[in-house]
Amino acid sequence: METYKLLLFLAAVIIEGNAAMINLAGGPKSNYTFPKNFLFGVSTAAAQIEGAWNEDGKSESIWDHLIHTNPSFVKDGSNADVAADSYHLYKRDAEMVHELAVDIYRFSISWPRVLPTGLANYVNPLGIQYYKNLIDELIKYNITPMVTIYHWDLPQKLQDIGGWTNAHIVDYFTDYAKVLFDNFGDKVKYWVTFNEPMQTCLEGYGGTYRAPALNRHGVAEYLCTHNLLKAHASVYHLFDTNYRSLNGGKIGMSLDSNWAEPKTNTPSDREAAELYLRTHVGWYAHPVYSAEGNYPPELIKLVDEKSRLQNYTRSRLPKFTPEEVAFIKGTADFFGLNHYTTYLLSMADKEVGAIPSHENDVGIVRVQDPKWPSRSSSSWLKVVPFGFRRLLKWITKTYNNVPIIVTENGYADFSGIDDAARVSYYSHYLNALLHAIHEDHSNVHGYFAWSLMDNFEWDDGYVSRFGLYLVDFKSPNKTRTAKHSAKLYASVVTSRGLPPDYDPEDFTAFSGASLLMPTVLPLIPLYRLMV
Ligand code: GOI
Repeated sequence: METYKLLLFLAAVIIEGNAAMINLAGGPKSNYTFPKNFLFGVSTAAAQIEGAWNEDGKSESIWDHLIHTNPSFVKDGSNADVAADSYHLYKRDAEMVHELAVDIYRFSISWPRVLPTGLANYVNPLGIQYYKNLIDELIKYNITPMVTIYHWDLPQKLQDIGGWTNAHIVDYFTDYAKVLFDNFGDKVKYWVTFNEPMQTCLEGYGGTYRAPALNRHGVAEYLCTHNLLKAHASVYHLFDTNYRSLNGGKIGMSLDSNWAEPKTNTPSDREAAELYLRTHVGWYAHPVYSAEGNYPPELIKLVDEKSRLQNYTRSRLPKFTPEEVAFIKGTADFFGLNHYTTYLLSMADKEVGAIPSHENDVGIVRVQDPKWPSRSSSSWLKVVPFGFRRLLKWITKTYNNVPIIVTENGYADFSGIDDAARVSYYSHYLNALLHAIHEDHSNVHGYFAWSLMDNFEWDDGYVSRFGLYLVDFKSPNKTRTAKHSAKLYASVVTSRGLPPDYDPEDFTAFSGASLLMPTVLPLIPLYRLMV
């Protein structure tokens, strides 16, 4: 046999063999079905689909600003100026949600579109009209609207005065939410205050991976989180006191969490996995959803100690007063969970991350098993369905049986209608979810696919596609076409279960050589090297 054929053969054996060796399934084949009142939905975010970045009075968001001033931040050199043009195509969007037969559509409202100065001194009537039109279009199809109040697009004018590190943002955010409740409160039944606050604070303020890419690690991520949690609680109380009675609505927060699996079955690695969960998702969840409130005691201890050793006058972690702990505790009707993948955890045996930083404070090491299937355009997105099931069980147990709504879950590829890998990902993760509900009694009330359509995937631009609908970004009218995964999802929603030919052991859709970028080589993210 020629050498290259032998190598190809060996590579195939390694890829196929390893994927089959570990059991990744969320559970065996079953006849489980989703409860009758289980909510199925699809999610999007304003900054990723709307475009019209400066139209009808909208001002610049921190993402507009970051990209306009540093175009190399985005891998394909693209921007979100037009995106999927949902500002003009919202009627087609609503029609697609209707085609999927889901109950509910989660979209976000752009703060700088509604309040161009960032403050409530001027409410942009055209911005309000756009969301009224969208909501009415959804209701026409009997689709329930769910609004994310903040999905990362802060008005740049507020960033100029410190953004989430400015303590006054608690009031500004509350004023903004009040405008939304006043205008849409009668028709919107579900509200999400924040999408993935850990991305905003840890990556945006502590790092350079999300806007505003401040890179002030060790200090800014803690300040950001502190104000953001107070802002969340303030909006919860406003809603609970004055608006809930309008239509018996519900309000919560959407937290991103990977599952953390111990790297090996040793006490130390098991401790690392638990510590990861408590200091990441728990950083935001413990103050809101735990019985005792406040930051997780582990995090307080770690940051206080490190700060002292590093000669800081006071801990880099700000403290809540007992009144603030009580004000924040219990401020959610549901736990919104965004979940995509799993990591392996172990304790660090030396300093990790930049000094100081949240990563360094916590002191654990996070890797992924190269044997886990992926083949995704997003290299972090390994397909590990059992991790989803374990995470749901962990949240249910840790936060006293809180009702969970999975507000995001999905898979990225490089494009195409025939998206077998996405079909397989959704089937496996929905199978894990069925087992979580029926076997583990995890308290899950709803599930949203990310995303309704291909969109602007932040620093990945238009390279990484998460849509159930393909968007032809080159066509003038941004033509949207259902992918195979859209058909699969609609069939699950209507039949309340998985298709009869679904095989929980079959991961072949993710095997084969990893795909090469179809576009030109990615531009080096110069911006990240600069800071
Ligand atoms: C959602 O976030 C979000 O709500 C949606 O808006 C979004 O469209 C959707 O998910 C899909 O993404 C430091 C290679 C920074 C690439 C270190 C290797 C970034 C990127 C380590 C290794 C990125 C989903 C991991 C939540 C963070 C992607 C959480 C998904 C890891 C890194 C990497 C790093 C890397 N996340 N995020 N990443």
